Amino acid sequence: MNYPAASSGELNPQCGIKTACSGAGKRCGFLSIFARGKRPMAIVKTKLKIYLFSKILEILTKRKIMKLKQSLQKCHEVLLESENIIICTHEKPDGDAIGSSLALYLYAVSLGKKATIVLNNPAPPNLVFMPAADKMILYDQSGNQQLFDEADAIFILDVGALARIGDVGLAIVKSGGKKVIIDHHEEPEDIADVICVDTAATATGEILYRLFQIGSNTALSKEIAECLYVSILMDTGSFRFDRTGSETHRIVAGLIGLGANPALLYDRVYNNRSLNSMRLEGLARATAELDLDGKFCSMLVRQEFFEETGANKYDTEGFVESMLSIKGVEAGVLITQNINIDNIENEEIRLSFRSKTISVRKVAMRFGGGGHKLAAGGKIYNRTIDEAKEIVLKAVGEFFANK
Ligand SMILES: [Mn+2]
Repeated sequence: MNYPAASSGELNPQCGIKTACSGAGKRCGFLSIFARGKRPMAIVKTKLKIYLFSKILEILTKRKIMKLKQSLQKCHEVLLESENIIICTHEKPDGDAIGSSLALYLYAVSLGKKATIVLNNPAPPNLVFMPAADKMILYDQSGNQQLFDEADAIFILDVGALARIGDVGLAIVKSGGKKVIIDHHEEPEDIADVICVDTAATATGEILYRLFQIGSNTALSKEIAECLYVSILMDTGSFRFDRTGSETHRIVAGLIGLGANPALLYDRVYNNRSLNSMRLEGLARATAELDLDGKFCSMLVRQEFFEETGANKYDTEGFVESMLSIKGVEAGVLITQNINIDNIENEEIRLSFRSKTISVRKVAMRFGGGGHKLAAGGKIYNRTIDEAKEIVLKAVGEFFANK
């Protein structure tokens, strides 16, 4: 009997295992071993192991999806039960933080709820065009505790660690309201009544889209679609990052169908940088250096660069990604000096990592930070920027060595 051709190393459609045979009309490796009577049990065992492994994986994935569905359902129940909610996110909010906060705000208001977004730091200037952006308030330690005390529920978005919520975290902890975390970062802290984390999601906005599907009998508004679109657009690096898959595109297609305009939103978000920021990037790029056999790039933003260009701390947005466009570079760090003028002893150096291969999250955790495998951040205190670079290079070197 002849079997269909299977090229070397490909799955054979007849036996379902990788085969070493090639050419039309020949028996594949698996079946010919049976024919010749050589070690069939070993092959059967391997095949069985592969089958069992894939089944276990399937069950685990199904369980994960079920658990996620249940926690989304709980999130929605908390939202329906509450009359007065507060929405918080991480410090130095990005597009996902702001986009998802505004989307949840608009959704809650559409359900007749009272909602307040409390931010630790102001939204980046390129995001204040978004619907309801004027409704966000800045946290004021002396004046906002009552707001937190009166809230039935606090939704914590795009962050799962108290350390990354800033001063707002103190108010959250003191409040008696229910706490809900909706996030896509790994290992959330056990600080909430409901934790809804999907690390496979590209953005918190993606999880919110699914949350809103639970309760909405009517279509989401164009404004909510725009907020979710910006959140996904920015957290996927314009649909380039590794987790961007068919599910993300399906959700985005839904958002476009609801009225989100991709070209317009891209233009509002990205094509509005300041001349100061452009000049700051020029100075930073001139410091770029390669280490670890050309696999790791580092770039510095010295305090004097800010003074020279008149740029502010938000003007470094996007600098770190540019390093990955250098041929052969697998990961990079942007090291930003941020001297606290009032307390020169407490000089803060911010580290922002991006990677194509190694887990920079693990590196960032060494510096009191965290994030994703391929995008993470941390801080170093009381060192000069050049010392900080040496420290980071040493730590990253160890990770490359153990890869
Ligand atoms: Mn995010």
